[in-house]
Amino acid sequence: MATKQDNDTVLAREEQKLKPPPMYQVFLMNDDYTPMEFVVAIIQEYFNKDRETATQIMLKVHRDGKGMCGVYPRDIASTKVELVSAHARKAGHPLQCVMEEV
Ligand code: TYC
Repeated sequence: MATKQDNDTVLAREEQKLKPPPMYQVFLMNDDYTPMEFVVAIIQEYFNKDRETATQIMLKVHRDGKGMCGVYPRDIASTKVELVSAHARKAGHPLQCVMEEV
């Protein structure tokens, strides 16, 4: 007969085998043409940041070439990359948005 202890041992082994899903950082890249104000608005709208935080991130991208806007599961990160890229292209800006596995 299986005891409670047996069940606990099996469950513990199953839990050890399950890796957490990979997470992805979403970055904006600097360029010479996209207006700063447009980038701030993008960060507020798609990454749910307040205006001050969005401005800090935009300035970091402007200074360092790249800046992290958030960390998400793969499907959500990928959707953000697509939506941000489509919005930038529609507005006529070359802004690049990319994702990298953590
Ligand atoms: N470098 C741009 C400018 O001077 C501003 C900018 C910031 C562009 C962040 C893209 O991801 C970016 N207008």
